[in-house]
Parts: sequence; structure tokens; C-alpha cells
Amino acid sequence: MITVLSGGVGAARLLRVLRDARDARQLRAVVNVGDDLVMHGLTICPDLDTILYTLAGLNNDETGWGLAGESWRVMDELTALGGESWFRLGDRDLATHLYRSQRLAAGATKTLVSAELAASLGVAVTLLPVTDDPVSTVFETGLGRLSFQEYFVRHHHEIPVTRVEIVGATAARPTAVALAALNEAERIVIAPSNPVISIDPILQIPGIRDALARRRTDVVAVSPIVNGAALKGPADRLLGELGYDVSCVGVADFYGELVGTWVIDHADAGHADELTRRGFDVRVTTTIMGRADHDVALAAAVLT
Ligand code: FO1
Repeated sequence: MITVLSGGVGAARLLRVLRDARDARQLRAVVNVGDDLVMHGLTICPDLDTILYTLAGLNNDETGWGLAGESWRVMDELTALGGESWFRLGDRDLATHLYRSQRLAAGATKTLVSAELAASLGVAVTLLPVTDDPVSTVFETGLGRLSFQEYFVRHHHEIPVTRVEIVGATAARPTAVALAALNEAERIVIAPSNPVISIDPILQIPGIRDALARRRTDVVAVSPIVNGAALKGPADRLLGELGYDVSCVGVADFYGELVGTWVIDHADAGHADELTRRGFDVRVTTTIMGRADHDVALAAAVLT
């Protein structure tokens, strides 16, 4: 069994690559829930849904979120009514949020609802929210404290951040299945997701960091920074704002001794010696996914 600590797009793409190289039933994703929000009374889980839609082959690859071929009639009506519509929920996507919210109100856990949605969409990879307790990522910025989606979507992640807080993390408990997925995995993979706002909210749930530290030699991380820049989103800026080098070495410093092996891109081969000096095994390959030969090489670097 392979367990992947997962945020949104980068994790979804890596999971797709690993799924195509291995039996899907051997894959577990332990997923960030710090981005989750309640809007219009609906519980929305962006990272879980990005992974779900990507593995189901339904994702919108251009936006990186939501469904392909989406329509927006509900949002158009809501905008006409003067309702809150900066966070766009497509007509088809809304069905997922309605389903999840109704099941949660009926007493189901996020873990159970994730399994139900995956089964409905024919996704055989096991999607495990790291916790069923409420946690939310909050940003301290020049405009004050902002919720995740206010920072990320409303302000286009363009505002300087002084601190990131994962509210509720210390009181939250990891689910038993997420912990077991870490303890029993032959290999734990840290996806090329944003270290600060996608992976750290997972690591801050009590017990998760220890579970990784005990398995360090089995932990493989794929760098989300290639040639000094994030492939998507604000990982590069946030690392810099929090005082880390904006490179695969800065990401390695961020995770420290939780990782045994780093998978870095050919473009960063010049950093390999520095990572080796810091005590990591290093594999250099193509980390940019989407081309069949690249995907096969990346899967081999992560799984072999
Ligand atoms: N991202 C946007 O940039 N604009 C949106 O309106 C938006 C809506 C949205 C709705 C559902 C969902 O699951 C995700 C959505 N996202 C949107 C993406 C998402 O909020 C972020 O990309 C992630 O939270 C970061 O991982």
C-alpha cells in the first residue's frame, strides 16, 4: 500500500500517475481539509473534490478546480439576486456539495461521505480526509485575518502573508483510518502540493508528524518547486514570505527530517549535492506531469 499526503491539483495529478502505474486499490490519499468552507449553508471540500474529479476523469484541467463542461445557471441567478458569488459553484459541482452537506447533517462523517462519493464516481483510490474534526487555514495579512478562500480566491493569493494558522488543528484528531494508512504503508509519499497551505495543515494534526518521523526512510517527497517557481499557486511566494529559500532545498528545509528521499526535477539537478549533504537520498527525474513518458518516469522514481 502506498499512502500519499495530498493537497489539490499537484496531488490529484500525482495520484493519477501512480494509479496508472499501480493497482488503484493499493493507493490511499490522506487529504488536507484546511481549505474546506461552508458557503450558502453547504460544506465544500476543495482538495477532496479536486482529487475525486481528477481520478474520475471529470476535472476541469484548465482551471484546476471544478468539473469539465460545467454550466453556471445557478451562479448567474445568484449574481442577479445580489447574492455572494465570488466563490463560483458550478451547476454540476453543486450536486456534490448538496450531497455531502445532506449526509453530514444526517450524521455521516466526512470520511464516510468521501467514500460514498468515490464509489458513485467509480474512483477506486481511497480518499481519506486527515481528520473529521473542523480545521480551517487562516492567513494573517495586511488586510487582517482572512479565511483560506478569501485569501486564495477573493484576493487571488496576491496579498503578502505574515503568518498562516491552522485553526482547530491542535484539538483535532486524525481519523483511525488515516493513521493506519500511514502506519501500514510500504511507502509514504508527500505530493508536490503547497507545503505551507496544503501539506502543513495535514502535518499539524496531532499524531501525523510523529507517524511520518517514525517512517522517515519510507517517506518520499516530490518537490512542488521547479527551477525556483511553483508550477501552480502561491507556494513560491509563501515560502519566500516565511523565510525559506524558494527552491527544492527550501522545501526540504521546510519538511526537515520527515523526509528520507527527495524527488526533484532535472531543472534542479544542480541542487542534488546540497540535498545529499543535508542527509537526503535524491532522485532526479521529470516532475512535470501530463506526458506519458514523463509520467512513467515519475511513477518509477516515486515507487521504486
Ligand atoms: N478557485 C477559484 O480560483 N475560484 C473559484 O471560484 C473557485 C471555486 C471553487 C468551488 C469549489 C471547489 O471545490 C473549488 C473551487 N476553487 C475555486 C478552487 C479552490 O478553492 C482552490 O484552488 C483550492 O482551495 C486550493 O487548493
